[in-house]
Amino acid sequence: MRKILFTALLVYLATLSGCNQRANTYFEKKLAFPDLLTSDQKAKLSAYVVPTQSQYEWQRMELAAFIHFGMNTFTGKEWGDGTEDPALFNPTAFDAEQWVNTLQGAGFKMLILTAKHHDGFCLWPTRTTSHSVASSPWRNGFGDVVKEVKEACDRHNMKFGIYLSPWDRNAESHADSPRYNALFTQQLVELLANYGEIHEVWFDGAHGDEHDSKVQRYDWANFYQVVDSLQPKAVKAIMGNDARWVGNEEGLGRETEWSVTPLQPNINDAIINENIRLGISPTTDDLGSSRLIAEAKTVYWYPSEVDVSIRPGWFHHPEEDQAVKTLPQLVDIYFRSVGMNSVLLLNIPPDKRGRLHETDTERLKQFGDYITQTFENEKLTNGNIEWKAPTGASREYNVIPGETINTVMLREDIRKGQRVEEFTVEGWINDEWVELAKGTTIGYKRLLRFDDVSVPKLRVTISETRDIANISKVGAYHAPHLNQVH
Ligand code: FUL
Repeated sequence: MRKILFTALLVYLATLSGCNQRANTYFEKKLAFPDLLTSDQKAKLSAYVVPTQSQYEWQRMELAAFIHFGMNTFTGKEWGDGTEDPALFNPTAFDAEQWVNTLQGAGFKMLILTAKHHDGFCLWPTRTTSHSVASSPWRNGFGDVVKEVKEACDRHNMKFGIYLSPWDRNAESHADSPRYNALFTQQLVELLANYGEIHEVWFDGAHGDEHDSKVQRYDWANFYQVVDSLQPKAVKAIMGNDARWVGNEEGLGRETEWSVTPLQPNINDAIINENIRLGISPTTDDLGSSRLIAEAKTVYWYPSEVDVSIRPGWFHHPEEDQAVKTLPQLVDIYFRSVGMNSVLLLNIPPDKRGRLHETDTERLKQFGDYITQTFENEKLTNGNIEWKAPTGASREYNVIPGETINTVMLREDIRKGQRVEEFTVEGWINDEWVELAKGTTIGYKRLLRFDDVSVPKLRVTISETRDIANISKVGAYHAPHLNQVH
């Protein structure tokens, strides 16, 4: 009876909400709760919010590369002030092919390029300003970084995204809202209409305060509309509403990382007020607990993206060549991002030559090899069987005889929502079940590490779930000890 009532509620909601609903059960990207629902009903319904096809494909990439390249590469700054002379931009051995080759070899599926950073210098020959590659000596002013990178990506079947900074310290119209919005819209149109498919548009949220006497009000509704009409499959990130900033730049996902959350980017007053009412921002610890959802009016599929640089800075600075993150640091970041239900966006900045530095390429290769080596050797014989797990359900998995493991992977089929709130993993040791690891959320992928053990079988228990969990995979692996990797 309760099941019938719940199904009726789902169908009723589907009719009520204008949102896209699949197979009479799931809510794509957004679910607005009608009044009078109980907290339990809200938590359970949020288990039926699912990603759009683009969000799903985005999540499956797992690894994306950020490329910060531009005027700062040549001035040594992190934030240029917009007064830089375009003549400074002059890579001596620009090689987009090398970037893509290296990244692909290390397992990255997308490259996001800083088409324009806060200094306003455009890496493509835009018609909106002369502050671009067209005014630089590089390729005698006939170069186009966006085009060369996109073509290299296409040759390698690598996805391509753009970072277009709304904050522009060069544009004279910035802080004169309508004029600057028109310029920014035109820049977006140039990038989205002329280079083929764009898979992600990264709108960062940074903004200094020098113009605070006159604040630029960005026309986000219009920017979204431009992206959605010209590149309907592109994921809009950070100030966009398809992928959310994880909340730090250290490469750390949350222990409990919900892709379903009431959070939305602060793009208009209604959203700003709702985020304030709920006390949430991208940096808040709790973005998706049942307690929070009980207070929410609407929930969204808004998954986390972890952006972090392989170096201290986002741009290449020769003095940081000795400070490239080590393999153990990168592996840790992988486990804390991809292994915590997030996409990792790792920044690798090209140098003044226009090439990825040798130290970085070597480190990327080690990283890619390590991840492949770890996860290509499945140690369970029956980990790929789909399992529908209500609260309290357990399932046993067989380890290949004689194998040692120290890592487990759990995955939910997120096309049916994110549901698990708590789970444990035990190993059969000396005739009893011994806890090896436990966690809260799973989502698209959850990785847990523990000391080496040799066990004949594992037991996974879903101790708490919002509705029947769809576990699509349980894996066990042996991750090589990092002090033994060279
Ligand atoms: C921030 C910027 O201020 C940094 O320079 C960098 O581009 C980072 C990825 O986003 O908003």
